[in-house]
Amino acid sequence: MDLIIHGWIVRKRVHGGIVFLDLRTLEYPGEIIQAVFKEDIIGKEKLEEISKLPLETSIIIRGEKVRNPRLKIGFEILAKDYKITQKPLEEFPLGPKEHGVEAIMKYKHLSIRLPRYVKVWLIKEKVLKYFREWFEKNGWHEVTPPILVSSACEETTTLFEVGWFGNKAYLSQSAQLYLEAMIFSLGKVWSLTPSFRAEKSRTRRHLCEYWHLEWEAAWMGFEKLMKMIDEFVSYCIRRLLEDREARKIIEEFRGKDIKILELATETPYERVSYDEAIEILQKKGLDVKWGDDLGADEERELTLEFEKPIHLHHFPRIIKAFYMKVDRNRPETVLGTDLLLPEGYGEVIGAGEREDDYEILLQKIKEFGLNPKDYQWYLDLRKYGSVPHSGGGLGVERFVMWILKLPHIRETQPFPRLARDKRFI
Ligand code: NSS
Repeated sequence: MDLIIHGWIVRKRVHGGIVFLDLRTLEYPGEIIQAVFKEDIIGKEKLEEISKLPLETSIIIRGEKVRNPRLKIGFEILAKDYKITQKPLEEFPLGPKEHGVEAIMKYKHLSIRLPRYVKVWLIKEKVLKYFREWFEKNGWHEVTPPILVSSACEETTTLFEVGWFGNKAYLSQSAQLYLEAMIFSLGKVWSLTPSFRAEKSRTRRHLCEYWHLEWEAAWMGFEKLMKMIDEFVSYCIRRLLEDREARKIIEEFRGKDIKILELATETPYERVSYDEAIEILQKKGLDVKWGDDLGADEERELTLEFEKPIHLHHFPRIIKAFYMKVDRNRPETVLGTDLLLPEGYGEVIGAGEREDDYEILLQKIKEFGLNPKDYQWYLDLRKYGSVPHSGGGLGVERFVMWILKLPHIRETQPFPRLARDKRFI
Protein backbone atom coordinates (compact mmCIF):
# COMPACT_ATOMS: atom_id res chain seq x y z
CA MET A 1 0.00 0.00 0.00
CA ASP A 2 1.22 3.47 -0.81
CA LEU A 3 2.31 5.84 1.91
CA ILE A 4 2.19 9.62 1.89
CA ILE A 5 4.78 11.61 3.81
CA HIS A 6 5.08 15.34 4.35
CA GLY A 7 8.66 16.42 4.90
CA TRP A 8 11.66 18.67 4.53
CA ILE A 9 14.89 17.77 2.77
CA VAL A 10 17.76 17.34 5.24
CA ARG A 11 20.32 15.72 2.91
CA LYS A 12 20.49 14.76 -0.74
CA ARG A 13 22.61 12.28 -2.68
CA VAL A 14 22.62 11.71 -6.42
CA HIS A 15 23.88 8.36 -7.78
CA GLY A 16 23.54 7.84 -11.50
CA GLY A 17 19.87 7.46 -12.23
CA ILE A 18 18.87 7.51 -8.56
CA VAL A 19 18.31 10.38 -6.12
CA PHE A 20 18.17 9.79 -2.37
CA LEU A 21 16.46 12.35 -0.17
CA ASP A 22 16.74 12.24 3.62
CA LEU A 23 13.74 13.92 5.15
CA ARG A 24 12.38 15.16 8.41
CA THR A 25 8.73 14.30 8.33
CA LEU A 26 5.41 15.06 9.89
CA GLU A 27 4.68 11.35 10.11
CA TYR A 28 7.89 10.17 11.85
CA PRO A 29 9.12 12.95 14.16
CA GLY A 30 12.65 12.37 15.46
CA GLU A 31 13.49 10.01 12.58
CA ILE A 32 15.15 10.60 9.25
CA ILE A 33 13.22 9.02 6.39
CA GLN A 34 14.98 8.09 3.17
CA ALA A 35 13.03 8.54 -0.04
CA VAL A 36 14.43 6.99 -3.21
CA PHE A 37 13.65 8.43 -6.64
CA LYS A 38 14.36 6.31 -9.74
CA GLU A 39 14.28 7.42 -13.33
CA ASP A 40 12.35 4.38 -14.51
CA ILE A 41 9.56 5.18 -12.06
CA ILE A 42 9.22 8.97 -12.13
CA GLY A 43 10.82 9.77 -15.50
CA LYS A 44 13.89 11.77 -16.51
CA GLU A 45 12.42 15.23 -16.17
CA LYS A 46 11.13 14.79 -12.64
CA LEU A 47 14.37 13.15 -11.54
CA GLU A 48 16.23 16.21 -12.84
CA GLU A 49 13.95 18.45 -10.83
CA ILE A 50 14.37 16.38 -7.65
CA SER A 51 18.15 16.30 -7.98
CA LYS A 52 18.24 20.11 -8.03
CA LEU A 53 16.05 20.76 -4.98
CA PRO A 54 17.77 22.78 -2.25
CA LEU A 55 17.91 21.64 1.38
CA GLU A 56 14.81 22.43 3.46
CA THR A 57 12.50 22.25 0.45
CA SER A 58 9.09 21.19 1.78
CA ILE A 59 7.63 18.34 -0.19
CA ILE A 60 4.82 15.76 -0.12
CA ILE A 61 5.83 12.33 -1.38
CA ARG A 62 3.69 9.34 -2.30
CA GLY A 63 5.46 6.03 -2.56
CA GLU A 64 5.85 2.46 -1.54
CA LYS A 65 7.23 1.44 1.85
CA VAL A 66 10.16 -0.88 1.13
CA ARG A 67 12.13 -2.86 3.72
CA ASN A 68 15.75 -1.74 4.12
CA PRO A 69 17.56 -3.36 7.05
CA ARG A 70 20.62 -1.12 6.55
CA LEU A 71 18.63 1.90 7.70
CA LYS A 72 18.04 2.41 11.44
CA ILE A 73 14.31 2.68 10.92
CA GLY A 74 14.27 -0.48 8.75
CA PHE A 75 12.51 0.88 5.68
CA GLU A 76 12.65 3.49 2.92
CA ILE A 77 10.11 5.06 0.59
CA LEU A 78 10.32 4.24 -3.08
CA ALA A 79 8.81 7.40 -4.55
CA LYS A 80 6.11 7.23 -7.20
CA ASP A 81 5.01 10.81 -7.17
CA TYR A 82 5.58 14.08 -5.30
CA LYS A 83 4.44 17.63 -4.92
CA ILE A 84 6.76 20.47 -3.94
CA THR A 85 5.20 22.76 -1.34
CA GLN A 86 7.91 25.41 -1.19
CA LYS A 87 11.40 25.79 -2.57
CA PRO A 88 13.61 27.84 -0.20
CA LEU A 89 14.22 31.37 -1.41
CA GLU A 90 17.85 31.21 -0.27
CA GLU A 91 20.37 28.60 0.76
CA PHE A 92 19.72 27.21 4.28
CA PRO A 93 22.40 28.71 6.54
CA LEU A 94 22.81 25.62 8.73
CA GLY A 95 23.79 22.57 6.92
CA PRO A 96 24.62 19.90 6.11
CA LYS A 97 28.08 20.09 7.73
CA GLU A 98 28.69 20.40 11.47
CA HIS A 99 27.75 23.80 12.76
CA GLY A 100 29.42 25.60 15.63
CA VAL A 101 27.69 27.00 18.71
CA GLU A 102 27.84 30.50 17.21
CA ALA A 103 25.76 29.58 14.17
CA ILE A 104 23.36 27.51 16.22
CA MET A 105 22.69 30.38 18.60
CA LYS A 106 22.52 33.03 15.85
CA TYR A 107 19.99 31.00 13.88
CA LYS A 108 18.14 29.58 16.90
CA HIS A 109 14.82 29.74 15.03
CA LEU A 110 16.32 27.48 12.35
CA SER A 111 18.63 25.29 14.44
CA ILE A 112 15.70 24.01 16.54
CA ARG A 113 14.74 21.88 13.51
CA LEU A 114 18.11 20.09 13.30
CA PRO A 115 17.72 16.35 13.99
CA ARG A 116 19.66 16.61 17.30
CA TYR A 117 17.24 19.18 18.70
CA VAL A 118 14.13 17.42 17.44
CA LYS A 119 15.22 14.54 19.67
CA VAL A 120 15.77 16.82 22.65
CA TRP A 121 12.24 18.24 22.27
CA LEU A 122 10.79 14.74 22.13
CA ILE A 123 12.59 13.72 25.31
CA LYS A 124 11.47 16.87 27.10
CA GLU A 125 7.88 16.15 26.09
CA LYS A 126 8.15 12.62 27.44
CA VAL A 127 9.78 13.73 30.68
CA LEU A 128 6.81 16.02 31.31
CA LYS A 129 4.38 13.28 30.30
CA TYR A 130 5.78 10.78 32.79
CA PHE A 131 6.04 13.27 35.64
CA ARG A 132 2.42 14.21 35.02
CA GLU A 133 1.48 10.54 34.89
CA TRP A 134 2.95 9.99 38.36
CA PHE A 135 1.09 12.92 39.91
CA GLU A 136 -2.18 11.83 38.29
CA LYS A 137 -1.82 8.22 39.42
CA ASN A 138 -1.06 9.24 42.98
CA GLY A 139 -3.98 11.55 43.61
CA TRP A 140 -2.33 14.94 43.24
CA HIS A 141 -4.27 17.91 41.83
CA GLU A 142 -2.83 20.09 39.10
CA VAL A 143 -3.32 23.81 39.71
CA THR A 144 -2.47 27.03 37.86
CA PRO A 145 -0.69 29.63 40.00
CA PRO A 146 0.05 33.13 38.64
CA ILE A 147 3.29 34.31 37.05
CA LEU A 148 2.93 37.96 38.05
CA VAL A 149 3.67 38.17 41.75
CA SER A 150 4.05 40.78 44.46
CA SER A 151 6.95 39.43 46.52
CA ALA A 152 10.09 37.28 46.41
CA CYS A 153 10.12 33.56 47.13
CA GLU A 154 13.86 33.10 46.62
CA GLU A 155 16.70 35.68 46.75
CA THR A 156 15.49 39.20 46.04
CA THR A 157 18.64 39.75 43.95
CA THR A 158 17.34 37.50 41.15
CA LEU A 159 13.90 39.13 40.79
CA PHE A 160 12.77 40.46 37.43
CA GLU A 161 10.79 43.62 37.97
CA VAL A 162 7.81 44.55 35.81
CA GLY A 163 5.60 47.60 35.84
CA TRP A 164 2.15 47.17 37.38
CA PHE A 165 0.02 50.24 36.57
CA GLY A 166 2.44 52.62 38.22
CA ASN A 167 3.51 50.14 40.89
CA LYS A 168 6.07 47.33 40.94
CA ALA A 169 5.39 43.65 40.42
CA TYR A 170 7.74 40.76 39.65
CA LEU A 171 7.97 37.66 37.48
CA SER A 172 7.58 34.54 39.60
CA GLN A 173 10.69 32.71 40.79
CA SER A 174 8.59 29.88 42.18
CA ALA A 175 4.92 29.02 42.64
CA GLN A 176 5.65 27.71 46.12
CA LEU A 177 3.95 30.35 48.24
CA TYR A 178 0.75 30.06 46.20
CA LEU A 179 0.87 26.28 46.23
CA GLU A 180 1.14 26.43 50.01
CA ALA A 181 -2.10 28.44 50.03
CA MET A 182 -3.78 25.88 47.76
CA ILE A 183 -3.12 22.85 49.97
CA PHE A 184 -5.92 24.24 52.16
CA SER A 185 -8.29 23.67 49.20
CA LEU A 186 -6.99 20.48 47.63
CA GLY A 187 -4.51 18.84 50.01
CA LYS A 188 -1.91 17.70 47.49
CA VAL A 189 -1.21 20.09 44.61
CA TRP A 190 1.31 20.45 41.82
CA SER A 191 1.95 22.85 38.96
CA LEU A 192 4.12 23.33 35.91
CA THR A 193 4.92 26.97 35.21
CA PRO A 194 7.74 29.10 33.86
CA SER A 195 9.98 30.53 36.58
CA PHE A 196 12.24 33.52 36.14
CA ARG A 197 15.62 34.28 37.67
CA ALA A 198 17.75 37.29 36.82
CA GLU A 199 20.90 35.16 37.06
CA LYS A 200 23.93 37.17 36.16
CA SER A 201 26.27 34.21 36.50
CA ARG A 202 27.18 32.50 33.24
CA THR A 203 27.04 28.82 34.03
CA ARG A 204 26.15 25.64 32.21
CA ARG A 205 23.03 25.19 34.30
CA HIS A 206 21.35 28.58 34.63
CA LEU A 207 18.61 30.01 32.46
CA CYS A 208 16.78 33.26 33.12
CA GLU A 209 13.50 31.53 32.26
CA TYR A 210 12.94 27.84 32.94
CA TRP A 211 10.11 25.35 33.43
CA HIS A 212 9.46 24.62 37.04
CA LEU A 213 7.63 21.53 38.25
CA GLU A 214 6.48 22.16 41.81
CA TRP A 215 4.42 20.35 44.41
CA GLU A 216 3.12 20.89 47.93
CA ALA A 217 1.20 18.61 50.31
CA ALA A 218 -0.57 18.98 53.63
CA TRP A 219 0.46 16.64 56.44
CA MET A 220 3.59 15.63 54.55
CA GLY A 221 6.59 15.67 56.87
CA PHE A 222 10.25 15.79 55.91
CA GLU A 223 10.81 12.02 55.78
CA LYS A 224 7.71 11.50 53.63
CA LEU A 225 8.88 14.29 51.34
CA MET A 226 12.22 12.62 50.65
CA LYS A 227 10.49 9.31 49.93
CA MET A 228 8.02 11.03 47.60
CA ILE A 229 10.92 12.61 45.67
CA ASP A 230 12.62 9.21 45.29
CA GLU A 231 9.38 7.76 44.02
CA PHE A 232 8.42 10.30 41.39
CA VAL A 233 11.91 10.85 40.02
CA SER A 234 12.66 7.12 39.74
CA TYR A 235 9.21 6.57 38.20
CA CYS A 236 9.91 9.05 35.42
CA ILE A 237 13.31 7.51 34.64
CA ARG A 238 11.85 3.99 34.63
CA ARG A 239 9.07 5.04 32.24
CA LEU A 240 11.59 6.74 29.93
CA LEU A 241 13.67 3.56 29.76
CA GLU A 242 10.57 1.44 29.09
CA ASP A 243 9.55 3.76 26.26
CA ARG A 244 11.23 2.39 23.10
CA GLU A 245 11.36 5.71 21.32
CA ALA A 246 12.78 7.52 24.34
CA ARG A 247 15.27 4.78 25.16
CA LYS A 248 16.63 4.82 21.62
CA ILE A 249 17.26 8.56 21.78
CA ILE A 250 18.79 8.34 25.27
CA GLU A 251 21.13 5.54 24.18
CA GLU A 252 22.16 7.56 21.16
CA PHE A 253 22.99 10.63 23.26
CA ARG A 254 24.68 8.65 26.03
CA GLY A 255 26.64 6.37 23.73
CA LYS A 256 24.75 3.23 24.80
CA ASP A 257 25.88 3.49 28.43
CA ILE A 258 22.74 3.98 30.49
CA LYS A 259 23.85 2.18 33.65
CA ILE A 260 23.67 5.39 35.66
CA LEU A 261 20.02 5.86 34.63
CA GLU A 262 19.19 2.24 35.42
CA LEU A 263 20.64 2.73 38.90
CA ALA A 264 18.44 5.79 39.34
CA THR A 265 15.33 3.64 38.87
CA GLU A 266 16.17 2.00 42.19
CA THR A 267 15.25 3.63 45.49
CA PRO A 268 16.01 4.82 48.09
CA TYR A 269 18.41 7.43 46.80
CA GLU A 270 21.56 8.32 48.74
CA ARG A 271 21.19 10.59 51.73
CA VAL A 272 24.04 12.83 52.79
CA SER A 273 23.58 15.43 55.50
CA TYR A 274 25.15 18.84 55.04
CA ASP A 275 27.50 18.01 57.95
CA GLU A 276 28.64 14.81 56.23
CA ALA A 277 29.04 16.64 52.93
CA ILE A 278 31.39 19.18 54.50
CA GLU A 279 33.46 16.33 55.92
CA ILE A 280 33.63 14.49 52.58
CA LEU A 281 34.61 17.66 50.74
CA GLN A 282 37.25 18.60 53.30
CA LYS A 283 38.74 15.12 53.01
CA LYS A 284 38.91 15.63 49.25
CA GLY A 285 40.94 18.76 49.91
CA LEU A 286 38.30 21.40 49.13
CA ASP A 287 38.40 24.65 51.01
CA VAL A 288 34.94 24.58 52.67
CA LYS A 289 33.69 25.04 56.20
CA TRP A 290 30.39 24.62 58.02
CA GLY A 291 28.07 27.47 57.06
CA ASP A 292 29.30 27.85 53.48
CA ASP A 293 26.79 27.68 50.68
CA LEU A 294 27.81 24.78 48.45
CA GLY A 295 27.98 25.79 44.80
CA ALA A 296 28.23 23.92 41.50
CA ASP A 297 31.88 22.90 42.05
CA GLU A 298 31.25 21.41 45.49
CA GLU A 299 28.09 19.67 44.31
CA ARG A 300 30.02 18.23 41.42
CA GLU A 301 32.72 16.77 43.67
CA LEU A 302 30.09 15.29 45.95
CA THR A 303 28.16 13.59 43.15
CA LEU A 304 31.35 11.98 41.85
CA GLU A 305 31.55 10.05 45.15
CA PHE A 306 28.21 8.30 44.51
CA GLU A 307 26.40 6.65 41.63
CA LYS A 308 22.82 7.35 42.60
CA PRO A 309 21.10 10.73 43.00
CA ILE A 310 21.79 12.26 46.43
CA HIS A 311 19.56 14.01 48.95
CA LEU A 312 21.76 16.67 50.46
CA HIS A 313 19.77 17.58 53.59
CA HIS A 314 19.71 19.54 56.85
CA PHE A 315 21.35 22.80 55.82
CA PRO A 316 22.41 25.62 58.11
CA ARG A 317 19.39 27.93 58.39
CA ILE A 318 21.32 31.01 57.29
CA ILE A 319 22.07 29.66 53.81
CA LYS A 320 18.50 28.58 52.98
CA ALA A 321 15.30 30.54 52.29
CA PHE A 322 13.16 32.08 55.04
CA TYR A 323 10.29 29.60 54.65
CA MET A 324 12.29 26.47 55.59
CA LYS A 325 11.17 24.78 58.79
CA VAL A 326 13.62 25.09 61.67
CA ASP A 327 14.70 21.69 62.98
CA ARG A 328 13.36 21.80 66.55
CA ASN A 329 16.18 19.49 67.70
CA ARG A 330 18.92 21.57 66.10
CA PRO A 331 17.61 25.10 65.55
CA GLU A 332 20.72 26.18 63.63
CA THR A 333 19.59 23.85 60.82
CA VAL A 334 16.49 23.56 58.63
CA LEU A 335 14.51 20.65 57.19
CA GLY A 336 15.55 21.20 53.59
CA THR A 337 16.84 18.83 50.94
CA ASP A 338 18.40 19.37 47.53
CA LEU A 339 18.42 16.43 45.14
CA LEU A 340 21.76 16.23 43.33
CA LEU A 341 22.07 14.33 40.06
CA PRO A 342 25.08 12.06 39.39
CA GLU A 343 27.97 12.58 36.98
CA GLY A 344 28.65 16.08 38.22
CA TYR A 345 25.25 17.49 37.25
CA GLY A 346 24.24 18.49 40.77
CA GLU A 347 21.09 20.19 42.02
CA VAL A 348 17.86 19.50 40.19
CA ILE A 349 15.41 19.80 43.09
CA GLY A 350 15.13 22.24 45.98
CA ALA A 351 12.63 21.02 48.58
CA GLY A 352 11.77 21.04 52.24
CA GLU A 353 9.29 21.11 55.06
CA ARG A 354 7.83 24.60 55.56
CA GLU A 355 7.82 26.58 58.75
CA ASP A 356 4.22 26.20 59.93
CA ASP A 357 4.45 28.16 63.19
CA TYR A 358 3.27 31.78 62.98
CA GLU A 359 5.72 33.28 65.47
CA ILE A 360 8.81 31.46 64.19
CA LEU A 361 7.96 32.33 60.60
CA LEU A 362 7.43 36.00 61.46
CA GLN A 363 10.78 36.06 63.22
CA LYS A 364 12.51 34.44 60.23
CA ILE A 365 10.98 36.89 57.77
CA LYS A 366 12.49 39.70 59.85
CA GLU A 367 15.78 37.82 60.24
CA PHE A 368 16.07 37.66 56.43
CA GLY A 369 15.52 41.41 56.12
CA LEU A 370 12.13 41.01 54.43
CA ASN A 371 9.12 43.20 55.12
CA PRO A 372 6.44 41.27 57.09
CA LYS A 373 3.78 43.44 55.41
CA ASP A 374 4.64 41.85 52.03
CA TYR A 375 4.10 38.42 53.54
CA GLN A 376 0.99 39.05 55.62
CA TRP A 377 -1.16 36.82 53.41
CA TYR A 378 1.48 34.08 53.66
CA LEU A 379 1.58 34.47 57.45
CA ASP A 380 -2.23 34.16 57.50
CA LEU A 381 -1.82 30.58 56.29
CA ARG A 382 -0.25 29.90 59.71
CA LYS A 383 -3.23 31.50 61.45
CA TYR A 384 -6.10 29.53 60.02
CA GLY A 385 -5.82 25.75 60.31
CA SER A 386 -2.06 25.47 59.82
CA VAL A 387 -0.69 21.96 59.24
CA PRO A 388 2.76 20.48 58.80
CA HIS A 389 3.45 20.57 55.08
CA SER A 390 6.25 20.09 52.58
CA GLY A 391 6.97 20.63 48.94
CA GLY A 392 9.62 21.27 46.37
CA GLY A 393 10.53 22.31 42.87
CA LEU A 394 12.32 20.55 40.04
CA GLY A 395 14.06 22.33 37.17
CA VAL A 396 12.81 20.54 34.06
CA GLU A 397 15.68 21.69 31.83
CA ARG A 398 18.29 20.52 34.33
CA PHE A 399 16.63 17.13 34.46
CA VAL A 400 16.54 16.80 30.66
CA MET A 401 20.15 17.96 30.47
CA TRP A 402 21.22 15.07 32.69
CA ILE A 403 19.00 12.43 31.05
CA LEU A 404 20.70 13.18 27.72
CA LYS A 405 24.08 14.05 29.27
CA LEU A 406 24.14 17.41 27.51
CA PRO A 407 27.02 19.82 28.11
CA HIS A 408 24.89 22.97 28.44
CA ILE A 409 21.37 23.79 29.61
CA ARG A 410 20.78 26.09 26.62
CA GLU A 411 20.34 22.96 24.49
CA THR A 412 17.21 21.96 26.39
CA GLN A 413 15.09 25.03 25.64
CA PRO A 414 14.04 26.10 22.12
CA PHE A 415 14.60 29.80 22.72
CA PRO A 416 16.79 29.92 25.84
CA ARG A 417 16.93 33.17 27.78
CA LEU A 418 20.53 33.69 28.84
CA ALA A 419 21.87 36.68 30.72
CA ARG A 420 24.81 37.05 28.35
CA ASP A 421 22.56 37.68 25.35
CA LYS A 422 21.98 41.41 25.12
CA ARG A 423 18.96 40.82 22.92
CA PHE A 424 16.89 37.81 22.01
CA ILE A 425 14.36 36.69 19.41
O1 NSS B 1 15.42 27.90 44.04
S1 NSS B 1 15.09 26.50 44.09
O2 NSS B 1 16.13 25.63 44.54
N1 NSS B 1 13.82 26.25 45.02
C1 NSS B 1 12.65 26.88 44.84
O3 NSS B 1 12.43 27.71 43.99
C2 NSS B 1 11.52 26.42 45.74
N2 NSS B 1 10.70 27.59 46.06
C3 NSS B 1 10.73 25.37 45.01
C4 NSS B 1 9.60 24.83 45.83
O4 NSS B 1 9.87 24.39 46.93
N3 NSS B 1 8.39 24.84 45.32
O5 NSS B 1 14.70 26.09 42.62
C5 NSS B 1 14.19 24.78 42.40
C6 NSS B 1 14.86 24.17 41.19
C7 NSS B 1 16.37 24.03 41.32
O6 NSS B 1 16.72 22.88 42.05
C8 NSS B 1 16.79 23.96 39.86
O7 NSS B 1 16.63 22.66 39.34
C9 NSS B 1 15.79 24.87 39.19
O8 NSS B 1 14.69 25.00 40.05
N4 NSS B 1 16.39 26.18 38.93
C10 NSS B 1 16.85 26.57 37.73
N5 NSS B 1 16.90 25.94 36.55
C11 NSS B 1 17.44 26.62 35.50
N6 NSS B 1 17.91 27.87 35.58
C12 NSS B 1 17.88 28.55 36.75
N7 NSS B 1 18.30 29.81 36.82
C13 NSS B 1 17.33 27.90 37.89
N8 NSS B 1 17.13 28.26 39.18
C14 NSS B 1 16.57 27.20 39.79
